[in-house]
Amino acid sequence: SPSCGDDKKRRVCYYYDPGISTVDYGEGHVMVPHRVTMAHNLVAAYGMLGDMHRLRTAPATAAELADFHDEGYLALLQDLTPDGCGGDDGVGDMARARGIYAVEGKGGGRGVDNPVFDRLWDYCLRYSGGSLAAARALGSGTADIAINWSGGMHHACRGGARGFCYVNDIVLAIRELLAHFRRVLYVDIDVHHGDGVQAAFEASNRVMTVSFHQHGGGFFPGSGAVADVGKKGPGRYCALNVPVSVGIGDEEYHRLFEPIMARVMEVFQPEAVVLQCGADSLAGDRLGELNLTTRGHAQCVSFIRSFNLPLLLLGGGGYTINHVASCWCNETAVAIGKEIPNDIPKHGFDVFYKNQEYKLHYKLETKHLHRNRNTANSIDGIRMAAMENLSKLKL
Ligand code: TV7
Ligand code: CA
Ligand code: ZN
Repeated sequence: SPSCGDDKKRRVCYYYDPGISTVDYGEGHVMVPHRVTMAHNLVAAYGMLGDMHRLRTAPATAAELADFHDEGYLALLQDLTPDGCGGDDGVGDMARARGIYAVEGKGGGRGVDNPVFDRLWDYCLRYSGGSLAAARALGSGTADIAINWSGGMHHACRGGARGFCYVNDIVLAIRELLAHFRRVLYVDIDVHHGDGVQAAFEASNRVMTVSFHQHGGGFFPGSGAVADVGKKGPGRYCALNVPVSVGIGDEEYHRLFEPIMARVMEVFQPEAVVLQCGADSLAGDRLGELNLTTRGHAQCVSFIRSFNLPLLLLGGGGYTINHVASCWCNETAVAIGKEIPNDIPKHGFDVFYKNQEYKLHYKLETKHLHRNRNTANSIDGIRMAAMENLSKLKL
């Protein structure tokens, strides 16, 4: 139950592959893999590496990715190089058909969500390898909690890239967990709808997907209304969506998150949980327009952790990179069950935290927050609609 076992320590396995630290989506792109390295350096500076098991992460193999992805798509992804798409051999056209675009020149274009960049394939193998290794540590019982902050690429489809995501490491990890656990719960607090994961498991009643996200006003990807409960069949009502409006803060978010997740635990009775911790739901994000604090975001992690089930923590979005690193460092401490000081220790990267006054829990001025478009009534309405959907779940 959520109220007991909280002070119990957990065996935490932590996966970090330095090979992703220099990956670059291209000049001006909002997705910066280096934020994971910043989070890692903070975790190290706080002295938390000794509190976790760190196993060597092998990059995934093409065969492992083929467990979910289309072989033709993987063959293309493996062959793409920044200068290999310009010619008239049709490679550029094949890439575009799969959602991937070559970017003209350097920094000149307006940018595309899924560009071709150097070491793209290697990057996919590395972040997916981390999520697979983490899932295996949970499956074998080696770990209670496993962490891969470079994973969480929830938009990737079987046959194509979408929304900065090329390979869906979450789907791969959940499929690995299904070999060991009867029912797996997926929870997604990234500011965007976890559409790729929902679509992959829409036909199954062994995986329940729950996404909280900003919705409306053309916000990407546009899906995930509260009425979206998955398609007809055994998996219906095993998809739950909790759309919120611009400007939601900690208190209102948790007036949705806690009762809904408590009810999900009761009705679905999962044996393992995957939590995608996209940090773009934090206040001050470059893309997201919510007002969560690092404490409010971490409260989701501690609430889910309190159910004492094998737990996979993944990253995801997050576009104000000093905030992202602070968030995931703090959530690593939550996973371990350790209190860490708010003052960021001196380390090689501390200059990045100057404009948050070297505090882990940064504060923003009101003028940098978004006006709250949610009302007590709209929050109650969403919670009731979500509860209503949950009452229809029959396993
Ligand atoms: C998990 N929003 C991924 C979230 C994916 C969001 C989008 C951008 C964006 C892309 C850039 C860029 C950007 C300032 C923001 C309809 C479009 C509009 C491309 C510019 N600046 C996650 C995907 C979303 C790329 N896409 O959930 C290069 O914003 O809204 C769209 C689609 C067409 C394509 N254009 C944007 O967090 C990891 N993209 C700057 C440079
Ligand atoms: Ca989400
Ligand atoms: Zn996102």
